[in-house]
Amino acid sequence: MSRTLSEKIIASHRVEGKTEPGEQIGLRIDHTLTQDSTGTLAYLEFEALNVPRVETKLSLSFVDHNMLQNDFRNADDHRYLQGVAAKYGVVFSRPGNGISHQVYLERFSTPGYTLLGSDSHTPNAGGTGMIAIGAGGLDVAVAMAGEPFYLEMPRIMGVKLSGALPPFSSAKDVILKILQKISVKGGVNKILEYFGSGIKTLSVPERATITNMGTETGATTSIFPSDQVTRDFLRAQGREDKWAELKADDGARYDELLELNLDDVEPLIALPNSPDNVKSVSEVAGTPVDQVCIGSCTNSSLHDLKMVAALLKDKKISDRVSLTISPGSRQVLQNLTESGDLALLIKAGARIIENACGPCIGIGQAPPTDGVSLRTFNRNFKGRSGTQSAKVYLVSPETAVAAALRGEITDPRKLGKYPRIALPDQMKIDDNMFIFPPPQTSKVEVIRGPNIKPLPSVQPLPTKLAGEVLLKLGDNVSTDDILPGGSEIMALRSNIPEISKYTFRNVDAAFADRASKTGGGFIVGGENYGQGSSREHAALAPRFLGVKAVIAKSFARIHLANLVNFGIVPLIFANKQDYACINQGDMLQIDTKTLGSSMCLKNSTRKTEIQVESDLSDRDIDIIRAGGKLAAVRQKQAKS
Ligand code: MIC
Ligand code: SF4
Repeated sequence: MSRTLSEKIIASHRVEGKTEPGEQIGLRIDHTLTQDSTGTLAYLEFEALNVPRVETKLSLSFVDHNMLQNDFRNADDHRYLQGVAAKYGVVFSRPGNGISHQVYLERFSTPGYTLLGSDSHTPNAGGTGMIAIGAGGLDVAVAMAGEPFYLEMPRIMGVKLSGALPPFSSAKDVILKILQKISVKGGVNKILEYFGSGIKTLSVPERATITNMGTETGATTSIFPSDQVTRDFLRAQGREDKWAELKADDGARYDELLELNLDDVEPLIALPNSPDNVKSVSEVAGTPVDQVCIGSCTNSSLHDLKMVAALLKDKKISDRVSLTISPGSRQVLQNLTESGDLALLIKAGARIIENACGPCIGIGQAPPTDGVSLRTFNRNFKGRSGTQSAKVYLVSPETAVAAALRGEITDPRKLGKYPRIALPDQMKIDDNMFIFPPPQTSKVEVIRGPNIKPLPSVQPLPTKLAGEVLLKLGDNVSTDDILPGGSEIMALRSNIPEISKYTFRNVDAAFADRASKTGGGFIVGGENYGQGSSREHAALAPRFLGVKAVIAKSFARIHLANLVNFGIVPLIFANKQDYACINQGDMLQIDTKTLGSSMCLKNSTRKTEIQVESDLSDRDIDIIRAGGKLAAVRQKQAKS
């Protein structure tokens, strides 16, 4: 039988379940990655699993998010992460080595392998023909312990690319086009598998831009075949031995099909405040711009930054614009330096900032009040930049340069001659910012700073849940809404009692106090609740404040798993119109004995009853009943 590429890789890693869409499957995970802002919790969880050393082929720990060291807290986390990596056999990528996804793509991506990462943009590695999935830290910790990763078998959406991108249209415009077509929830529980004659025109970094931002559609992952282009990329990285040709069989059947002719892709822009609010650049041309930020795991490859350098060559940026550039990795920075491109960026007036996430997650470079910021990033949720009133637009590097030069949103095709970018056949490779773990690890000392607090314990599910509706929200609530990023709050990622005080801070500053005073309760949401980041803090912090259940029209995949992992009951309205029948402040009650089938939710304030359901596997239900995944694993360990 003809199979898609995704089906082939999944079949070769499947340890449980049937590969039918919607079925629960267990996947063997070859590689894991963590980054610091989700990693501290992930390793505290790994320690709680009592496993002497990671069981994967390779596990990596990156430090790329919380880079500011305004006080001891981030530095303590970095030291903890370095110690814990050495102790348990994890490769440590030191701060300064670059953004996890870019560095992983360059140095470790392996066609045909599975990767599980505690960051939602882990699908970046799908650009080299991997099944690379983002997950909460606890799921990654369990995979590091050698257990399978369980998920719903996704539907495979074939994305057929034909033609070739015209000058000044880029990979970013391809994924913006797809977001325009299918929205921020169009990919939920799907894999976007690319094929067709157009793919050979895209380099691996361009493919990775597309698979990276497939996350914004809610997709489980995105994947390109591994072909001659992939081979050339790996050869330039000195890793040709990792290459294997991988593609879908002729005649493979996709569950859904999307066709895109690259010839027709024009420069696009996502308007505030959602990555799917996409228009043509020409439609908003002329809007004055205050800030341009180039970088992030989506658009910070050598290809991207050489393009930026070529477009900025011998020019000066507009006086009204602040331009920052953060290279994706130390390798990118070194290659830019040696080729002379870095000098072109500096000469044009760019501020070169650290090769890390930085402004993408509100760590520095917050725009001015009401400022317009054009960013080559992947998310523009309200407030994520650090300035609530800022208007953040998402664009390609080409469109970013056009705005930086003209001081207003400008169609990059107005820039004149289109430069052709040639990448070196051989990259300058220098792996000395990786620390490889010693073979004998038992004597390694792990140092914990005072901000690293033990994991809070979660109690088993009671037979009745009762409480107030603490907050009622609309569609597409992001994890940035639930627990914001930014340097102030992210420095608390290893301290749940403290970070929980910031829950819903930008949506309703009184939430945390109200939840604590009332002893917890319920949250009501619309469609796609919990889209965005994989941060499990967005489940653990509400749970710490006493949130018992979230009732929504639908959930985003990673957040749904995180709610289960920390014992919060995720419920779905059986009839979506019942969303209108609950108000903030209503008192609700539900019997949990029938969790898994239809349940009756009583609203004693309105004296009404509605039906709610849960889209959970039996395994999920056991986890929730046990009081979360750690408790469930411990129960299993006690039995064996
Ligand atoms: C993001 O882009 O939102 C982050 C910050 O990388 C998150 C991870 C986190 O919250 O630490 C993600 O994408 O998962
Ligand atoms: Fe970092 Fe931004 Fe990428 Fe998240 S999306 S990993 S914050 S660069």
